[in-house]
Amino acid sequence: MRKELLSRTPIRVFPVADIKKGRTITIDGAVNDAEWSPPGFDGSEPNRHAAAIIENLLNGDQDPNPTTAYVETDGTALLVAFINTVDPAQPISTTHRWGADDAVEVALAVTAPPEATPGKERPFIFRGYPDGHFEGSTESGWMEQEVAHSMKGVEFAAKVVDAKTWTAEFRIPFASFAFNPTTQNRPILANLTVHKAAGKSWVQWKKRKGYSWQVHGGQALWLKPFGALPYLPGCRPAHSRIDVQMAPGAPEKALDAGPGVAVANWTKGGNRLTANFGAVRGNRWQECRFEFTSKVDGNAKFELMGSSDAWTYYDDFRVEGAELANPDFELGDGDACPGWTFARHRNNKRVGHGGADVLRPPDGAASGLRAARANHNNRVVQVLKLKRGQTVTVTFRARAALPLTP
Ligand SMILES: [Ca+2]
Ligand SMILES: [Ca+2]
Repeated sequence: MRKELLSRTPIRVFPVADIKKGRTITIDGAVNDAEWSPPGFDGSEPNRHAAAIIENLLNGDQDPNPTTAYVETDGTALLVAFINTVDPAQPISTTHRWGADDAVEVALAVTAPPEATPGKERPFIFRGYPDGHFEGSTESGWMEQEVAHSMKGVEFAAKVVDAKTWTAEFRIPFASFAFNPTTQNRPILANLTVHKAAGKSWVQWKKRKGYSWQVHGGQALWLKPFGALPYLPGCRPAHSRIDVQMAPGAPEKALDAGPGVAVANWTKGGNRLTANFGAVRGNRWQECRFEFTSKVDGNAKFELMGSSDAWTYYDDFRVEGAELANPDFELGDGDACPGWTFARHRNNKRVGHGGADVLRPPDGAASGLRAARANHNNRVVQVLKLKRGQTVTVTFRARAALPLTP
């Protein structure tokens, strides 16, 4: 994974489940196990969700009294609960001045797709206090009007439980932070922060220093009920790319590029074609098509590639005008895959999880059960026999191979 990551954006994905069936969450400030069903509560769904532990102080230390938070969704809003422990020597705040009183903050920014400039997402800010007051903020750069709009429909309540404990609950509609899961289930950059008036300390979910609302370098929420993520935050995009290389000894410029493919202008002899279909997502198979014609009889390497630092799945090949063996990758067992070989390009190190491979994607193949996984430096290859004057048409489907699946 490491090489797939950009440095400025978060790498940790935090899965968010929907509210447990048959239960409702009441935004009244009381965080009851029966409504939030925290991990291990009744043992019925031990892996349904995890608790977020908010414990990172700005000096790098960990707060001895961390806050526990739960994050869930009811299908139209994000629900966040905080269980805060404070120093009982000082009473819990009864006013609501940001930076002075006890407070909690939720900062949320839907990620931009990986081809966009990283690190530009602007979070919406939601703050709440033990006295029940809650507010937005323009600190991240949104205008007053935009903040007012983001506060529409937001619910918040808090409860002082005892001298050292206060709890809080937020319900934040998706529209409040411009999240539209029906269009695309994008990961959401998130930070949760607790301000403790007693020690004047800022306790954050992320480990990184900086303003509490700065969401980069922290966590990204994945709302699991809306299905697979299209991409991972902080990862470079996967690409769909196939090259066709004439075997050595062929006359120059022996291949005519048709629709969807171009002669690679950096090659000597002009005997390499590149079919590049750009970025592909993890949540859907993209149909790709190209065609070319050979001017000679000869062999050509047909190489499934991709981008240099992310993995791509390929499946469901249909080739006319040449014989492609095992076009669906279904023949063979385990690592064996008749017709195809695996090549590592120029001794480059493997990236991510394993090398080029044919495998069963845990979230499904495009057809059958198996698909190929490749990238620029770890290729899945077959030699095609080309006939002079015969146009070859190739269709296939490609998808980003993300290590996380629903
Ligand atoms: Ca409640
Ligand atoms: Ca298949």
